[in-house]
Amino acid sequence: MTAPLNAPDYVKHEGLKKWVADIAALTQPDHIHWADGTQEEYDRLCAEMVKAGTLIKLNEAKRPNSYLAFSDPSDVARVEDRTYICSEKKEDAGPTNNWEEPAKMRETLNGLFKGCMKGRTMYVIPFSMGPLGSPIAHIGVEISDSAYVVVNMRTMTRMGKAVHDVLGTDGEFVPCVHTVGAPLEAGQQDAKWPCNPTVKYIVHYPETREIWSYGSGYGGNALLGKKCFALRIASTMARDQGWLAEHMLILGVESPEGEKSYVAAAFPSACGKTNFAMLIPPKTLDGWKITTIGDDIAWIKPRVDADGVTRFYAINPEAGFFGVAPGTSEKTNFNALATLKENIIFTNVALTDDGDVWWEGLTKQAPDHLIDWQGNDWTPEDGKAGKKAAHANSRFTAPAGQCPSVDAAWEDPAGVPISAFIFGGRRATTVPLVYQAFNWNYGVYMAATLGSETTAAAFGQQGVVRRDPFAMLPFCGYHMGDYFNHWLKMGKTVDATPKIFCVNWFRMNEKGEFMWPGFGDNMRVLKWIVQRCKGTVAAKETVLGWMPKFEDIDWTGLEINKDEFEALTTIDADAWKSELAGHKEWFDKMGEKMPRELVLKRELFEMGIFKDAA
Ligand code: SAT
Ligand code: MN
Repeated sequence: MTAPLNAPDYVKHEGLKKWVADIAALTQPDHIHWADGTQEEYDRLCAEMVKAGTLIKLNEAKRPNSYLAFSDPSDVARVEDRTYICSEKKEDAGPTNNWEEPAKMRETLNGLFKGCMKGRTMYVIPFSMGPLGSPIAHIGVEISDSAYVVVNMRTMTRMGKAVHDVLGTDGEFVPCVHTVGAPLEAGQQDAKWPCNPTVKYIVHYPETREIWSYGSGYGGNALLGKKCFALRIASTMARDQGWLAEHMLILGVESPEGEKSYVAAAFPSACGKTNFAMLIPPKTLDGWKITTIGDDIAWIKPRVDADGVTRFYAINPEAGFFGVAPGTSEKTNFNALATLKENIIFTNVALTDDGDVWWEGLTKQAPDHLIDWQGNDWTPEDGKAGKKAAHANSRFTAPAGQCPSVDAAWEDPAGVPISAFIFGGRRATTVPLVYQAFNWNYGVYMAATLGSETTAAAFGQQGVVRRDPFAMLPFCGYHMGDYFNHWLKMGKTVDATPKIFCVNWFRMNEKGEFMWPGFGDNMRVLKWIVQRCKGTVAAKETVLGWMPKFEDIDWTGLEINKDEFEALTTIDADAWKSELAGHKEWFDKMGEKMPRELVLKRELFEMGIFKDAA
């Protein structure tokens, strides 16, 4: 027996209704609920989850309207080895993605999804990635049997009734089907965190723009608007439609004169993206200010302005931050902590005795007693024995509008004009503090070869460099070689081409200490970057690109001498020889679809480096 469809009157889209009915017939839920996105609905679902033991309501006086969830210990992060790009042709997924024949995958998933929502409520979650009705935004509808997904989607996206008004009778949407993969037999007691401990599939069909997710309730596996839609599917839409869907933060830089520039920046994970997006400049850099548009994803489309000039305009498709908690403190990210004051869903952090939350790095000293993320008693003794109170990938789900540094234009449907793209990884050696690409195609080369070190490296001995082009390795929905080509092409679609920069905050000295003071001082580099975009600051030409001379950077209030700056910015020819060999290895992996332009650039680059070394 199929549950009644229950579609509210305001749902006018027959295609949507038919799809929901089809999925219900397949998954066989007990009820269907169309999420309206209201506060009342949010409160009711949270209260139900508190009753079921999925959520713990935090102390209302300390953390108003906030909750904590402990996930199943087997379900704590994205599952890249279970993530598939099922394009018709294998070569369209490319060497960096898992692939399966769509027909075969559909057969597998049909088997798994059959009856998978038995005993559960099926939620229909309409959402807009980006401000409602923005020409840069796109709509999705997620079907899920998880109430945790509904409440998180309300914070992370523009979710609810108003989305149906934008969809109208025949608007386009990306269908996303999600199940925790744990059907309930009649009378069976539910788990606090239902999921399927053994079977997980995160599947994308780029040609038909569909997402199917089975078995996990956590983060990007379940909140399908995020990596699945906003990056993997959107990257293929962007390729077909002539725009960019990128794993980038967006921030505003305001000069003391009130001039505003916006930059978008890509960093592989564990490089401090959220901290950079919310950076507070040192007081000594009088009057410079950073504002936040987004901390994770940027959608960027070309637009012809009234002056006839075509520029890239960017939005943050998300409405919230799904940030890593451990390491976040008033010292490392004051603005993030201020954002977390209320209306937060925490997942897998520790619970304090007074009903608040704690994680490693929040305070220097841990409280005397906690309940850890697995629900067990925890004391600082456990900490000394290496047992973490919060899971390393524990998260907060926070409304972006609560961030003190949020930009006034963060919800502007038109987006903000992008002056620069910044790419950075974690490199103990080789890569200098900052350099500017000679031109767009050179910048694409730099981004295509972006790497980050997996292990802490000592001086002179490079850690294992994992190539993470454009920080998109697990998020590009098609062949990486075609993606590079798309970027090369996109440079020609705008007149005011953004300048491209590479940064590295992680260079180390002989003693294995970071040389760059970091955090707020990144503002000094950002200042040089926005001034380069305006043409108001000098640079010197090097084999890698344009680099600041010592006197080109504003050092006010920071003690640094010329030698230290030299050490941060030297180009070691030997290190670059092996770096370029690494680029070749990486390019070879891309095979036939690797753009000739970049292969040639590498060879020219090598000649330049070798020339200097001679
Ligand atoms: O789990 S998410 O994909 O939302 C975040 C991440 O793993 O990068
Ligand atoms: Mn990310």
